[in-house]
This record gives sequence, structure tokens and C-alpha cells, in this order.
Amino acid sequence: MKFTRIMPAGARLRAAALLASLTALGAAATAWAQQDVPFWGNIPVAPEGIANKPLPDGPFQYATAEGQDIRVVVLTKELEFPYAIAFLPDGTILVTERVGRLRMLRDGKLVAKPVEGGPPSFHAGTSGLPGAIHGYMNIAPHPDFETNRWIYLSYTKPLPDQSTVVAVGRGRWNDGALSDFEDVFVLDKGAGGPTPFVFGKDGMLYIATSGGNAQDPMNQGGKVLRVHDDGRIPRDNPFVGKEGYLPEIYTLGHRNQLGLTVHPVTGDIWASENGPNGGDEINLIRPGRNYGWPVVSFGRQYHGPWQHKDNRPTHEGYEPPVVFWTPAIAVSGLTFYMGDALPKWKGDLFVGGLRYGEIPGTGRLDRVLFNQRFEELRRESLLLDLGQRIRDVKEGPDGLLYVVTDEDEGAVLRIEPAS
Ligand SMILES: [Ca+2]
Repeated sequence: MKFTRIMPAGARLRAAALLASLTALGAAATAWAQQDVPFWGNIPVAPEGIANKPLPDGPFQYATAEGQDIRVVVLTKELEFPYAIAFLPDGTILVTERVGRLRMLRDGKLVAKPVEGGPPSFHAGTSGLPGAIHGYMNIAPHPDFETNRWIYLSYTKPLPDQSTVVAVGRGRWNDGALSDFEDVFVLDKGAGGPTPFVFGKDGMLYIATSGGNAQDPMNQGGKVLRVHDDGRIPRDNPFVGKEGYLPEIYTLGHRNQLGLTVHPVTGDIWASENGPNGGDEINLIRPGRNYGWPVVSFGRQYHGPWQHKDNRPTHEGYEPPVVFWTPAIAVSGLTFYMGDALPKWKGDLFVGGLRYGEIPGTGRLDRVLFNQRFEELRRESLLLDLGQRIRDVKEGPDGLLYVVTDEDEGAVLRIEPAS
């Protein structure tokens, strides 16, 4: 079992003790016998009965709810745990791999040689298992890429003392390679985790963090931060000049954020946030607001109890999520589709899911149809039968949807009309 292999002896003892106490509790509280499942700390070890399903070569054809038949083409499945995808004006597709490599596709084909010039990074553990640390994470060109050639990257940066921090940096794109890589914003130790970022329509760089103390305004963890493209702190940030607040903070109260996107029409920033066992959220990010974690959340803790006694999606005194999931789908990358190629999906939100209901092998792509007030009308789960961990989804310049799977035979999928 993977967990037994990676679990330190102390953790194994604690897990055994916790399991014993939970078992005793269960025996006292119930007359019937529920299954005892192994734990890693306070997290049940995920079952592997349907995990690691190989991705067929495709293409795959589907009927979908709105009457729009789609074909899903596998552009490559030779990536090693790819993380995020970005598009350059010349048609080049960039994909990060969590092992700390940058890859590119040209003319829809994976270029065998990795892109050179990125920073050294550190990764550990297995994607999807507790404690995993990713090397390269999000990637995006600067809004003025055509003139300045900057490519931005979030990554786990190894330090000389063997520890790590998460940084957002940039390098110049020249003829298929990066040069002059420099850090733009280095997060404090303990803040970071999976670190998506996005450029707002205001030209600012929004960085979503995990970890740390989400309610502590002097801690960078569990926040959305807002900085200039060179890392300087904007004077109009909501907490600038406020005693006891870090001036880079834009919003507070987030748990584990895996995706950020800008609505192409409204310019609003939207984030995906993972609860533990349920309580996944899509949040509309407004300056200075508090999104509740860990005080309130609509979901369970990994070992069973509700996160909050008044379990509900609305949060008194906090910003409620726009969309929520219980059980969790492990929300990842997200994007609003605005293309013409798949017209019945125009305006819909697409969000990746790494796994459903704490069961590996159940990744999906969820589509959410909103009304004009961004209230949910419909939700459809796509690509369920593929069973892949879907890590990122973006619209390409061709108006098609591109999906990245976080697998050891990691894929880039392209969703196009079936006819
Ligand atoms: Ca929340």
C-alpha cells in the first residue's frame, strides 16, 4: 500500500491509535459494524480499486446535455503529471509538469525536448496523496506578452538550507526557450501549496495561496494576494495602511485553492477552493472580503464530522460560495468558455475535478450554466468514464476547450464539436 510506504513510523503509530479510538467510538455508538478503513493521520487512506485507469488513445465521442455532441481528441499522453496549460500567440501550447519541467506542443504535437531556461524546483510525494509538493505549477504569459515576452510560472523553490518556498517568477520567451528567469514574488514559508495565479484586467497579478492561517491577516496562507507584475504592492489594495494586515492581501479565509480565472466579460476574478471531504467552492473574489475557512464551510472533515456545526453553504458574516460541492470533486483549474466553436456552452463555467467522493479514478470536468446573475441553473459532469484526474481546463485561441490530466501518463485533451 502506497500510504504504508510513505508514512513515517510516528505517523503510522498515530494513525493506528486514531483508528483504534475511532473503532472504539464506533463500537460504543452503534450496534452494527461499519467497515474499519485504514487512516493516514486523520485522513482515510483512499481505496485504489478503480484508480490509475489507463487513458485509451481516443478520440472519444459524447452526446452532452445541451444537445451538443463533442469529440475529445488526445493530443498527447506522454506528459508526467502535467499541471497547467497556457497558449502563446503563435499557436504554441505550454504545459507545466509537476516534476519541474516545462513542455510545449507545436502544431498540436508534443515536442520531445523540454523547454530550457526555467528555474530549479523541488517536488515530493505523489500527486493526489497527502503531503505532495509540486515543482512547476501554474503558467501564463504576461498580458503584454507580444511586446515583453514574459512567461510567468509558479513553482516550489529549493533553498540552500534544504527547505522550500513557493515563488512566482518570470522568464523571457525566446525561440522556444526561457531566459533571464527571475522571481517576482516569493511567498513566506508555509504559505503556498498549489499556487494558481492570473492577471486581472487591471494588469495586476492575483496569486491564490493555501496553507497557513487563513483567518490571520498577517499570514499569507489561505489568501488571494494582489501585486504588480514585478511584485510591488499596489497602493489601492484593500488593506494597505491598515494596522495588523499584510498589504498584499486581497481576500482572506480560503483553504486549498487550485484555480483562478478572470471572467472575460465582467473582468471579475473567480477562484476554485477545495474543502476537505466536501465543501468545495467556486468563489467570486471581491476586494477585502473574507471567504470563511476554517470558521464556516459546507462539508465534512476527512474523518467524518461536519466542518461546522451549522453545516450550510451560506456563511453568516462571510462571503458565500457561488457554487459548492459535497461530496468534494477536488476542484482544480477553471475557466469561463466564451468561444464560438461550442456555441451551446458559451458563457458556461468549466472546472476540473481530480476525484469525487474521496475515491481515486473518478475525475471529471464539470460544466456550470448560470443565469445572468451568476446563479446556477444547471450542472453537468463530463468525461466521467475516462476516470482521469483533471487538473486544468482552458479555452484555446481556436475556441476549443483544452483539458490537462494529472496522471503519470498525463494527457492534453482537446474538446471539439463532433461534426
Ligand atoms: Ca468559503
